[in-house]
Amino acid sequence: MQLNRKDFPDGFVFGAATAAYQIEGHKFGGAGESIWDHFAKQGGTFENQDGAIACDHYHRYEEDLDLMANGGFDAYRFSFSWARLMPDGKTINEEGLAFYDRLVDAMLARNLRPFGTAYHWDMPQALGELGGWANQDVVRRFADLTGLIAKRYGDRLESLATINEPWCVSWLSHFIGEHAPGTQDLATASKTMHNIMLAHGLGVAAARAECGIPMGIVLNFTPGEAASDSDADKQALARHEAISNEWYIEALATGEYPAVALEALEPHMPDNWQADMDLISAPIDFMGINYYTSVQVQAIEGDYPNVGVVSRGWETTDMGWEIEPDALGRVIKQVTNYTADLPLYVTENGMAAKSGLDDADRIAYFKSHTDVVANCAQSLPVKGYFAWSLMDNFEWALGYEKRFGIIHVDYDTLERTPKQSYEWWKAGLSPKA
Ligand code: IFM
Repeated sequence: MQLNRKDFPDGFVFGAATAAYQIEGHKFGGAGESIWDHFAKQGGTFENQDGAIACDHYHRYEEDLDLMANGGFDAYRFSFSWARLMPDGKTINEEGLAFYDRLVDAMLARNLRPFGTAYHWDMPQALGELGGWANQDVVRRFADLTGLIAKRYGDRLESLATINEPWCVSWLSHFIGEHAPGTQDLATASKTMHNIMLAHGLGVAAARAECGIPMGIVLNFTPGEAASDSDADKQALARHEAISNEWYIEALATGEYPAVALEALEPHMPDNWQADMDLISAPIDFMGINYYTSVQVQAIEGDYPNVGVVSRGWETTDMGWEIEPDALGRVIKQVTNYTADLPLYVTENGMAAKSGLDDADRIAYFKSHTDVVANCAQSLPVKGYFAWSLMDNFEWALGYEKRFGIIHVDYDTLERTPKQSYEWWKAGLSPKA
C-alpha cells in the first residue's frame, strides 16, 4: 500500500497543489473584490461562504511550507491571485507583489520547486463587470497579468501555467452556471470557450517577451463512456468529449476546434476567431493534466448539449464523483497522442472525503492513481504528480464542506493537523531522492 519513489523514473517530481483564492484569505493584503467574492454575495456558494479568510495562508504560509518540506515533497503548485496583484484589473498592488515575493522565496529556502499558475479563477470583479472572459479587452488584460508575473518572478519559478482548467472557466461558469459568474447562456459560453484559449495564447507570448520561463497550461479531463451502443448515446458521448475534453487539447495541439462542438458554438463565437488559432497553438513547454473522475453519459431530451450523466453504481468520493484510476492512464495516453514527447505533469488528483484525520479512503485513492501514473511514466513523458490538495480549503460553490486536504484545517482556530494521508506521502517520499 506504500508509495515508493523507486517505482518512478529518476527525477520524477512529487508535489502538492493549492490555489490562491481557496487558501490565502482574500481580505488581507489589499486584494480587490474578485468575481468569487461577488458570486458568494449573490448566493452562488454554499451558505454564501467565500474566501475572505479561507485558511489564512497569507499569514501562515511559512507553517504550510514547512509541512510540505517535512512531508518530503519536491514541489509546490500554487497560483497568483489576479485580484490581489491588480485589485481593479489594472493598478498594481505592491503589497500583493511583495506577498508572492515572500512566498516564492520561502519555497526556494525549503528546496520546494515553485510551479506557478497565473489564473486559478480569481478575476477582479471590476473586470467581471466589463463582461469578464466574454470580453476580449479583458482577455488582453490577462496578458498584462502574465507578463507582470513572468517579469517579477520568472527567474525564480520552475514554470508558469497560464490557465487552470479552461473548461471550468468557460463552460462550467458560463453555460452550466455553477461557478462564478454563474451565467447560463450558450452565446456567452461560446465566446468564453474561445476567449479563454486566446487568453492562454496571449499569456504565453507576454511571458515569453519577459523571460525564458517554461510555459504551459493545465487542462482538466473527464473521460466518458456511452451508456449503450445506441447511435443517440454514442452521439451524446461525442458531444461530451468535444466540450469537456477535446476542445482545449485540440486547439492547443492542432489549431482547430472539434467539429462536433463547433457546430453549436461557432455562430456565437467572436468574429474572426480563426485568426487567433496560430497563437493558441503556438508551442508550449509542458502540459498539466487534472484528473478526478470519469463518467457514463447518455442522450437526454431538452436543451443542447443533450447529455446526461448516468451512475454506474461505482464507489464515489464525497463530491459524488465515481472513482476510476485506470481512466487517468487512458487520459495520459490520449494526451500523448496529441503532444508526443511534450513533458506532462499530473497537476491535480485527489478526493474529497468525510473521513477526517483517519483518511484510509484517501490513501487508497492516491495509491491506486499513483500506481497508474508510475506505470505510464515508464514509457510516456509524465514528469511529475501533484496531490490535490495540500490542505482542506474553499471548494468554490460548495464552500468549506468538501475536504480535499492531506492536512486538516480547523476553520474556527485555523489549526493545521496532518491526516494519515499526509503521513503516507511522507513515508513514501522521505528522505528526498
Ligand atoms: O478545488 C478544485 C480546484 O480548484 C480545481 N480543480 C478541481 C478541484 C476539486 O474540485
